[in-house]
Amino acid sequence: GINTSMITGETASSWLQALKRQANTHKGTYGHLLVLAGSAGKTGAAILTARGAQYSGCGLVSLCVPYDLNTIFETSLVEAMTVPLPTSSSLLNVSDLPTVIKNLEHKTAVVIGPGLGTDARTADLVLYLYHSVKQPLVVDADALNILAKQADQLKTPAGPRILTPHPGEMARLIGVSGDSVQENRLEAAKECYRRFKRKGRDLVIILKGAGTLVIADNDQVMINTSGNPGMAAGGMGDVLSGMIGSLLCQGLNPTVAAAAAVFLHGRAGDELYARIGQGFSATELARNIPHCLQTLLR
Ligand code: NPW
Ligand code: AMP
Ligand code: MG
Repeated sequence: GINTSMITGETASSWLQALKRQANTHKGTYGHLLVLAGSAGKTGAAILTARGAQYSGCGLVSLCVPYDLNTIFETSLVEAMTVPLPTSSSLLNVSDLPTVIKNLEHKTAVVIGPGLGTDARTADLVLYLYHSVKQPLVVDADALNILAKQADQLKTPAGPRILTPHPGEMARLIGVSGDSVQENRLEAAKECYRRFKRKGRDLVIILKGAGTLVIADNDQVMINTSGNPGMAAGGMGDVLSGMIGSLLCQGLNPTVAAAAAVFLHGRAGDELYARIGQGFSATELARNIPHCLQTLLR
């Protein structure tokens, strides 16, 4: 049978204790996240991913970005660093793979996908990195849409993989309709796990939406208890991908990073829903993470 457990404030709090800081630490202690996200018209997604990482305590955040969009990122994200890709214009392009590979060195974890688009040149870059990145890789949004088209040709990846589909992306990943995903969310998540799991490599599947599911083992399912319909707004998922990357950077294993980030993300939304009501933004949710984390660490 399947072993089902709930992700509650108590379980999340116990996992998040690992984020408590010691006095004589420095930014290097808390990891360096590389974000591969954004394209013309969707730079906001990449910015929100970076904010999710920063506000959940990531030591350093860098973004690989098309050179012509660099000014947008450098003015919106003053604490993060950017790598303007020399040949990428308006979207991430496989022609900049050598620069991206060089910038994977000394990174703790990587997030790929928010706002990327699905151009063929971007798809080639995503498929190469899905296979070759040795670090834990959070795969979200358009990177999932790219993987979905190649699901049967994927080989064993070089490191742990965390996939974070919403029901629409899940439908594409397993080749069914969005409605049928929602009719049996557990079965959809398990089918996705079976499809992408490779022997010897950690895989975590997060099926987002009310009662987000986290699957890291065929017989082990976690159901999140935080979150609310106020979070049904653009950019919320982009913040989550950065939070997962951040918790990976701070040393949590892929399963715990996923489950703890999902709970903290929902809790940050719940507090805003109670305090200011529906209509809060993904930017505000990200900004509310430190306070929620502090409460969970007590
Ligand atoms: P329907 O038709 O609405 O019922 P897409 P996206 C379905 C970036 N963003 N339950 C939905 O169904 C993202 O990062 C950029 C059921 C529809 O069919 C991506 O890169 C922003 N169905 C890119 O835009 C802010 C659900 O999925 C489809 C569902 C596209 O991402 C916004 C829609 O999904 C955004 O984050 C649910 N809970 N959720 C920016 N500021 O730069 C979704 N569906 O086509 O993958 O579009 O999620 O907006
Ligand atoms: P995305 O569609 O990628 O922007 O992701 C949306 C995020 O908001 C996910 O983390 C969802 O779990 C969360 N979310 C959206 N709608 C709801 C809802 N009705 N209840 C709880 N969480 C939600
Ligand atoms: Mg999304």
